[in-house]
Parts: sequence; C-alpha cells; structure tokens
Amino acid sequence: MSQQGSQQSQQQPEPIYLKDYKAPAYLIDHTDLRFELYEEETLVRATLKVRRNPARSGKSPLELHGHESLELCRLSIDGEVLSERDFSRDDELLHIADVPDEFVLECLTRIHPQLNTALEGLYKSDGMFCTQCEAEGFRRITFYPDRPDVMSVFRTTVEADRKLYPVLLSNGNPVESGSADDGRHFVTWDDPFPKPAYLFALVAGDLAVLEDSYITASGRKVKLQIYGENKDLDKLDHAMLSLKNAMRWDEEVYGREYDLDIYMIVAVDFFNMGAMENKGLNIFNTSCVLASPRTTTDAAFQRVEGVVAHEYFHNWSGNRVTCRDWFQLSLKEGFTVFRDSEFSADMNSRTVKRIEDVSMLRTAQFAEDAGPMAHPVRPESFIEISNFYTLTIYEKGAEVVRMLHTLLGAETFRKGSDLYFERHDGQAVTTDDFVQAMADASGRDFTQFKRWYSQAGTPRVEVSDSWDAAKGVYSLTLRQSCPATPGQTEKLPFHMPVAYGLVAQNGVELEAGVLELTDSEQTFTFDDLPEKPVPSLLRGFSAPVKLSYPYSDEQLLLLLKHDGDGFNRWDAGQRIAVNLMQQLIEDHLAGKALSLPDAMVDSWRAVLNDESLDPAMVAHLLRLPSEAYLAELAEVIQVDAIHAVREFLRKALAVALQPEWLEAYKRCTSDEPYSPDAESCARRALKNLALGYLLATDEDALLALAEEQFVDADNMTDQQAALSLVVHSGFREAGQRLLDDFHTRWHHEALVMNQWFAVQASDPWSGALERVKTLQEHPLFDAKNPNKLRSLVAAFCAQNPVSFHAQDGSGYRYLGDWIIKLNKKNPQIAARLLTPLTRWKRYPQAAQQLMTAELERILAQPELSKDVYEVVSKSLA
Ligand code: B3K
Ligand code: ZN
Repeated sequence: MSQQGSQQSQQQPEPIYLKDYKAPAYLIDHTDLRFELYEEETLVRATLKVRRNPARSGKSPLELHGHESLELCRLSIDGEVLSERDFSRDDELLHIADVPDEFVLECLTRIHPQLNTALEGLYKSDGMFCTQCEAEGFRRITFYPDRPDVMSVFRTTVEADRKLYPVLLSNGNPVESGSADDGRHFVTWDDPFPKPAYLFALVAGDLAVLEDSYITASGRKVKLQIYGENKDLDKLDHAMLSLKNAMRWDEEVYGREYDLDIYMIVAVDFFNMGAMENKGLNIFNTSCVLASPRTTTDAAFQRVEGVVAHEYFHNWSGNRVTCRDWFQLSLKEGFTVFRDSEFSADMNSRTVKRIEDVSMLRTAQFAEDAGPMAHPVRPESFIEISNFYTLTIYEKGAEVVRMLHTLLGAETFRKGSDLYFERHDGQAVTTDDFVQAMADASGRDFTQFKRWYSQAGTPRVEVSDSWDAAKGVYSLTLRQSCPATPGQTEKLPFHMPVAYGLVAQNGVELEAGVLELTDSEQTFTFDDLPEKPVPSLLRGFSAPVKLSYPYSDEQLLLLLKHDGDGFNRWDAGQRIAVNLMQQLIEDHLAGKALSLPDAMVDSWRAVLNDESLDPAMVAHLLRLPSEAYLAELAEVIQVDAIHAVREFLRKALAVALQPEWLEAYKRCTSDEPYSPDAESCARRALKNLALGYLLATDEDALLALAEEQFVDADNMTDQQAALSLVVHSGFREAGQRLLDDFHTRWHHEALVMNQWFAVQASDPWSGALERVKTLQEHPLFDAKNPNKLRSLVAAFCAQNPVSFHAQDGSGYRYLGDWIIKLNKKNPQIAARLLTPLTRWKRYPQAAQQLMTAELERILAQPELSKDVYEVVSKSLA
C-alpha cells in the first residue's frame, strides 16, 4: 500500500489527446538560424518572423517549446531585450504573455551536443555533429513552436573550426560560404520550401563524399551526394544506385519529381532509428546506407535499397505534404512504407517481397495489436510520441493504404494520389484528408473504411462454404469480428477487400476477383461452376486479418501446387506446417513421442525438386514457420516446446531429405562474382537454407562443408550464413573457431562486428546469457551506440526466446537492468528494448509473475523517462 501511495504522489506524465487539437496561435513565416559549434558548447541564434494565426480568434500568449537542457542566454522582440518578468518557463514551454500581432523574435541559446546521449536534437556521433529532430527533437536545439503544423522557410548558417569540420551541411541549397576568425569557417544554406522543424537538419564533420547527378523527367539536373567516413567511401555505390532508381520510379509511378537542386545523404554511426528524411539532407544510420559485397549480406543490401527509397519518397509523402499533428503519423509513414514496398517489389521479386512483409506483419505487428501497447493506426492519445513509431503506424498503416489500392485499382488510386498531392502541397494535413482525396477521385464512399484508422486490433475472418451440386452454385460465408484492445471493447465491422480465386481439383482456376466484406456476416455466391472448388482466400494478403477456413491437408496441398497466386501458394505451405507443428507442440507437452508424417516429406521433396520454381520461392516454402510466428499464434506461449518441436522437425526433414538438400546446395553454388540482384539472392537463399538443414543432420562431413563455405566465401551473405548456422547448430568448438576467425578478419568493420555480436546473442544455448554479459565488456561494444545495443541486448531479448525466457528469470532481470541503466541516457532505446517484457500476458503463470515483477521493479525507479513510464505503466495496467 505504502509503496503504491508513494508512486502516486510522484508526478506522473499526462497523456495528450487528439480531441484536444488546436491550430497554432502563431505562425513562423521565416526562421533564420546561426550555429556556432565549439568543442564544449554550441551557441544557437534564432531569428523568427512571427505572426498571429488569422485562423485563431482572440489574443493568446506565445508558447515556444524548449527542452529543460536549453540555456536561454537572451531573448528579444523587435530588438527589445526581454527581462525575466516578461516571460516564464516550465519543463516544456516558454510563455511570453504579451506579444504584438507581428514581430521578430530573437533568441540566443546555449546547448551541449557533446553531452547529448539521447541522440535527439543536436548531438555528436563519433567526431561529427549531426541532428535528429523528428518527432520533438528541435526543442532541444532552440525555443520554437516544435509542432508539425507550423511550417516555415529556413535559412541556416553553420560556423565551426575549418580543420575539424571541413564539411558543413544543412537543408536546401548552399548560398554563401567563407572564413571566420580563429581558423573557423561558415556555410549558409537556404531552403525555399516551408517545412516543420522536425525536418530540420545540420551536419558538421570531416567527411568523404560520393557524388553523382540525376536528370529529372522535366530535364533539371540534381546533384546527388552521399557523405560518410573516408574508409567507407567504397560502400556507397549501392545507396547511390538505389537513390537514382527511386527517383526514376517516383516519376514513373506517382508522377513526382524532386524539387531542390541538391539531394544529400549522410551516414552516421550513432542513430536511434534507421534513417531520417530531413528536407534535402537525409541522415542515415550507417546500417541502412553502407553496402559492399564483402561486408554486407543480401538482406542488408535490400534493406539499404528500401530505406534509401523510403526516405526519398518522403520528399512528397511527408515533406511537401506533412502531418497536422503526430496522431497523423501514419499519414506519412503508412503511405511511404506502401510506396517503398511497391518499389522494392518492382526492383526485385514481387511475391518474395510480399512474403517477407507479411511474415513480419503477422509475427510482430499482430503481436503488438494483441499486447498492452495496441493502438489504432491513428492513435487517440499518447504520453510520448517516440513510443508510437510502431509496426502498427508503419506496417499496418501501409496495409491500410494497400487496401485502398486494391479497392480502387492502380489507375484510380493514382488519380487519388495526384489529387492528394495537388490539393495539399505545402500543407500539414490528416489521414482523413488522404482518404477524402481517394474518395473524391473515385466517387466512392470510404466512411466505413476509415474504421481501419480508428479501431485497433487484428480482425478475425471466419469463412465457411456450401456447395449445391445440382445447380453448380458455390457460396462462401464470411464472418468478421475484432478482439477488444486497451480502451476499445466494442468494434464495428471493417470494410475489407478479400481477394480470392476458386481452384478446381485439376488446379485450373475457375474464377478470381475481390470480395468486399462490409458486414459482420456476408454470403457471396458463385454460379455455373462445374465442380466444388477449393477457395484460395485473401490472396496477396489483401487485408491485415487472421483468416480461418477449415482446410483439409489435401486442399492445402492442392493450393501449394496450383494456386495462381504466389503468395497463397506459400501461405498454403505455411498452413500445413503450422497445423503440424501445433499438433506436435501438444504432443510434446503431453510427453508423447514426436513423428514426422510421410506426406510432409513427400510434399517438401516435390517442392525441392521442382526446378521450374524460383529458388527464392523454394527457400521460403521450405523454411519452417519461425518460433516467433508460432508464439504469436499460440493461446499460451510455451517457449521451450515451440523450440523443441521446430528443432525436431528441422532435424527430421534434414535427415529424410539429406540427398536432396545436398543436391540443392550444389545446384545453387556458383562461381559467378557476387551480385545483389534478385536472382542471385534467391540462389544464395536456397543454398544457405540447404546448408542449415545439412548441418541439422549433425554430420561432421557436412560441418566441413560449412567451414569451407565460411573460408572460401567472397561475400558476407555466404560467410555470415555459415557462421551463424555452425554456431546455432550447437557445434561449440567449430563455432568458436569460426567466431575467432571472423573477429580477426572483421574487427575493423563496425557493421560486420554487429553481426558477430548478434550471432552470439541469438544463439539458443544455455550459456548464452553469460556470453552476452562477457561480450558487454568487449572493447568494440559501446552502450551509447544503439546499433551495438540492438546487436547484443535486443538480439538476446527478442531473438533468443529460449534463453530470454529461462525459468529462473535471469533473462528478464538482465533486460530490467539495462532498462534502468538506459532510462535517462537514451529513453527512446530503453522503451524500445522493453517490448519483450510487455508481452507477459501471453506466457504461462510462472513466467508472468517473473515478468511483471521485473516491470514493477522498473516502475518503482525514480525519475522514469516518459518513454519508459508509458510502456511500463500501460503494460501493467
Ligand atoms: N521519419 C523517421 C523516423 C524518425 C523517428 C524519430 N523518433 C524515419 C522514417 O520513417 O523514415
Ligand atoms: Zn518514414
């Protein structure tokens, strides 16, 4: 009791609500910033042209956001210095009660980027200065209305020591540069496009640059520059190519051209997220921009391509048209993820891209939707917006846009996006505005559809069917429901497209189309059919739902062989494997012996031997559903049973098909020089899948094959695969040998060493936690660098379920200790790392108790950041 009492007496952060939105009281027509960067401190001079917002009636005080770390040195209005009586300051805001309707505000602020470990605002990454302002980082730089609906034209001068910081960058075009006293120099940048403060960026450092150019569709020449450390100059070509491809694609598919004369990307090592779309000056985590065959895996090559495109696409979907408030975050993120995934689909294999996206959505986003942080695509409230850069906003948001695309068709959708960009260019708008543009361009009514933005949770769709043989009439009945989520108990029916095909016993497609489900129960009939078809439902995963239909194994095998939709072929295979694995998990828990049915071996053999199939498709078809996916599907997550069953099946399939795996391995081995194109990636994917199965046979001769691949590989995909497969297959001695060898080869490459940490942290063996603790002391580990935390701490807690969920609770305590350590230093990362603990309700009783005890220990800490407080308190609610 007493402890609860003391917690309540601490002042807890309050949520803010969408319903409380008010237009800004003042607008900033022009923002002039002057930065003087020094080793101990930075001075920021801001000159703002302020005007009362004519859309707001009555007089209001001027309120500027300002983080507690800002030192206010001087404040003046129209040249008159304000005294302390003229303004007041609290934790978040500076209030000036009495201001004219139009005035110039000047403000001198002192900040300390060198001490900024939160990596928000202006901070130092290794030796360079850089910024991250989204969502609310600009208020750590100067006093300003730091909200996305205040859009201003920026002019920025950066001054620093010329030797230490020869490169000085900001948004827009460079307009002036020169020398200053004491070996210093300056550059002035002018950005003519009004933008909110979250898109501001500044970089100062000693950087190398890769330069190229791009001619836009209308014939304008744009200078392209990618900056990084000198030693990484050879790793920038793939990002440059991806950028040019993205620029062309956006012209061709969306009719969108780039607008400034220069587009810059800067790679930094210390970064909380993947990348940031600052106007004309993207700042990227090195992990999302550097790529070379020797140091980068195929997956990372594709990630670079996708993220470079994503940030580029934001120039229209995010920058030219931005969000009115942060509740609308998915307006730019969902749409831009949809755009980048279509781009990647066009550049590589469409089916494979869809399989990858859906696997992630169904595993991680569905789990989020079923957890305590579940929220709608347009949330109604938040305590800390940084906690809402979620899979729901990004991935489910993209699925919502995809559904509009499916409902309208490509051509009408394009009319809608044209209308949206034209209508709202230069504005800060809402998801309603986006949907309205789609509705106006198509003449359709999307009132019900908008529930996808306001209702959280993953809908269920149950399908049953009937067949009237005499009339040749087949009917499908669809029933939808949606489970309760925090704050939302009752849900109304969604409007969802259900793409389908009807497949005959000989594999021929009888009919295909898109059903529109709008009611809680609806029946669709199909006439004149020659036989009872097998329904292929939710083709291409046309809606983000859990669909069930009582398929027999024979029906699934038919779809696996013949479905005209590649995604559903894969999904049929997944359903077969999931059904079997769920049965085996039950058997395992009941102490029964496990066995592999012959039918499964036969169908896998058929897929493996089918050389007409795309090897990437084969690799996806023959990869067993992940432990994380099985966990998401489970009523109660039995971590050890899931792991044991998956291992049993892997070994059984390895042994049963050993000659076929070896044959596939050889077939996919090639002497061609490395190329990251889709076909070569597919070949390597199948080869390394086969290697994994071969190692699962525990035969030493096959271990030699893996070691040979490790040593001979001319690319990181093959080398990393051999390393992680040997380590994770439990060959302790050989694993250590390869780890040591890998360390010797790559200790000078930070990103490669992240893999080395991650392979060890995600190794499912009993010594993993001790090893992770030892690795924390490794000279290359740095707790201030989010990439290092992700590759060690997050890899252990989120990708090593058997070790994280050890029954003695040691994994939970380990994570709790980290959260407490990072709470103040880097709240965003601390809150993100917490995710695995928040899912406690899904585990057996004993684990629940240990997990909640750890959450309570965190909640009882003094001075919790808003980020951590929000996640922990909602998890315990
Ligand atoms: N818009 C940025 C995300 C910034 C997150 C800040 N906490 C990256 C992106 O989605 O493109
Ligand atoms: Zn984005």
